Amino acid sequence: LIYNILNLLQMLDLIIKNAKVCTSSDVFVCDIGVQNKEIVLLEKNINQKSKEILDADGKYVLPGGIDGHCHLDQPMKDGSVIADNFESGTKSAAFGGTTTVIPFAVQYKGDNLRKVIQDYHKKAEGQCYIDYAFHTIISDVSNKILHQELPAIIKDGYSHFKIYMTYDDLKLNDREILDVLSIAGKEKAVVMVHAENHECIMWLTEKLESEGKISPKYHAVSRPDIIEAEATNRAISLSRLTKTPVLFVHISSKEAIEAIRNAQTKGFKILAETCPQYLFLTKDKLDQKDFEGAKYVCSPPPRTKEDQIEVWKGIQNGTFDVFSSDHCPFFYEGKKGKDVKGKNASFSKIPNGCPGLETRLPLLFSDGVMNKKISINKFVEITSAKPAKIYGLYPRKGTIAIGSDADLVIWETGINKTIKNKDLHHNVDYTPYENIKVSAWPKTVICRGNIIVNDGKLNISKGFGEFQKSGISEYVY
Ligand code: DUC
Ligand code: ZN
Ligand code: ZN
Repeated sequence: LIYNILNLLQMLDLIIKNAKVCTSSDVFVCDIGVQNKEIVLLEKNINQKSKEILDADGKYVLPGGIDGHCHLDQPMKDGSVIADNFESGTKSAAFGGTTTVIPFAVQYKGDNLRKVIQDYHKKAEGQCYIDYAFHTIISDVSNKILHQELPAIIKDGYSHFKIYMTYDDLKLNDREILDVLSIAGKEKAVVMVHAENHECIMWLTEKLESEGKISPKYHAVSRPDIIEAEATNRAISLSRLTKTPVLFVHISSKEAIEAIRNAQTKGFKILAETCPQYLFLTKDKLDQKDFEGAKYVCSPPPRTKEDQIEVWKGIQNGTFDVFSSDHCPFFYEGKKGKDVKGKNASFSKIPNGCPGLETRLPLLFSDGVMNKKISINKFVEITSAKPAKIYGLYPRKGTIAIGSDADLVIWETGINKTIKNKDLHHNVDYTPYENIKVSAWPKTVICRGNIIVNDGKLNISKGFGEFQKSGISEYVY
C-alpha cells in the first residue's frame, strides 16, 4: 500500500520525451516532467509514471510565446470595431505558439482606472484559451489618477502601461508625459511610449488632403520616419530628465533605431519593441489599386527595404528587447472595419492596425532562426523571456526551468507552408502576410501542462486561460 501511495504521489501529469530544450541562454536535450501545471523535472530518460507521455522526437521545445502587444475587444471612437475579442484573439494566438497575451485596457479621458480594469476583466473572464495580463493605456492624467489610481493599480498587478504622443483622444503633451514618468519612476512601472509627433502628422495630413492626396498610400507619407525619430528623441530626453526608463513600442525605422541605440550606448535605460510588419511589409503595400492598400494601414506605417535591414540589425545587436505582434485587426469588407468612413474617404479616416497574433512566431522563426539571421536563443529572448522579465511575469513565464509554468511549444521545422488567411483562427477577413512561405510552425502548444493545440487541433475549451498578475519589472530599478 505504502509503495502504491508513494508511486501515486510520484505520478507526473505529463512527460515530454526527447526534447531539444531552448531557453534564452541554452540548448540541451532532455525529458521534461510536468506536475500540477509546473515543470518539475528536466532530466535525461525520466522513468517515473505519467498520466500522459509525448515524444518530441528531438524537436525544438521552446517556452510558450508571450505577445506583449495586442488589441482585443478594445472600443474605438470612430465607429469601427476591433475584429477580435478575447475568445477569437486568444484562440488564434494559441495556434501560433503563444501561451500568454498582454492586451491593452484603455482609459479614455474621464474614465476611472479601476473601472477600466474591471471592464476588461469582464470581457476576458471565461473567454480566453491562453493566459493573459493587461497593460493599461493612460490618457487622463488628472491629479487623482496620477497620485491615487495609478500607484494603486501598479501595486495590484498592472505594473506596465502605454502612453501616446499622438491621436486626439489619447495623446499627452510633454509636460503631462513628465508628470506620468515621474510617478512611474517612483512606483517602478514600465512606461510604453507610442512615439510619433502629432503636430507634424496633422500638418502633413492637412496639406496632403488639401491637394486631394487621400488614397491609402498617403497614410505612409503623412507619418514619415522623421516624425517617429523626432518623438523618439524627445521622449528619450523626457526619460532622462525624470530618470525613468521608457519602452518604445512598434519601432519601425532606421532613424528611431539609431536614436534608441545611441541612448542605450550612453547608459540610459531605454527599451524597445518591434513587430512583424516592420520586418515583412514595406510601404509599397499601401500603394495598390482601389482600397486594397487599406489592409496595410497601421501606425507607424511599414517603411522601406533599408529600414527592414536596420530592424533586423536592431534585433541582432540587442537594441530591441521585445518582438510583439501589435495585433490590431479591422475587417477589410463591411462597414465596421477599414471601410468605416467609406472607400473614398481620406487615408486619415482608415482605422489603424493589422492582424498578426498567429503569424508572429512562425514568421520570425522561419526568416530569423531557419534563415540564420538570429540564434534560437535570441528568438526565445525577444518573444518570451524578455517580455516576461520586463512585464513582471518571470520566471513563472518566459523560460523552461524547474518551478516555471509548463508553457511549452514543440516546433515543427523544415516544413514548406504558405500562410493563407483561410487557415488562420483570428476573426478577420485577411492577413497582411498572405502567401508568405514559412518553414516552421508550432506542432504542439502546452499551457500550464495542458495540451491546448496539437497537430492543428484545439484541445481545450474557452475559459482555460487565466489572468496573470504582473509583479514589478526586472528592468525598472
Ligand atoms: N498603435 C498601436 O499600438 N496599435 C495600433 C495603432 C497604433 O497607433
Ligand atoms: Zn501605438
Ligand atoms: Zn498597438
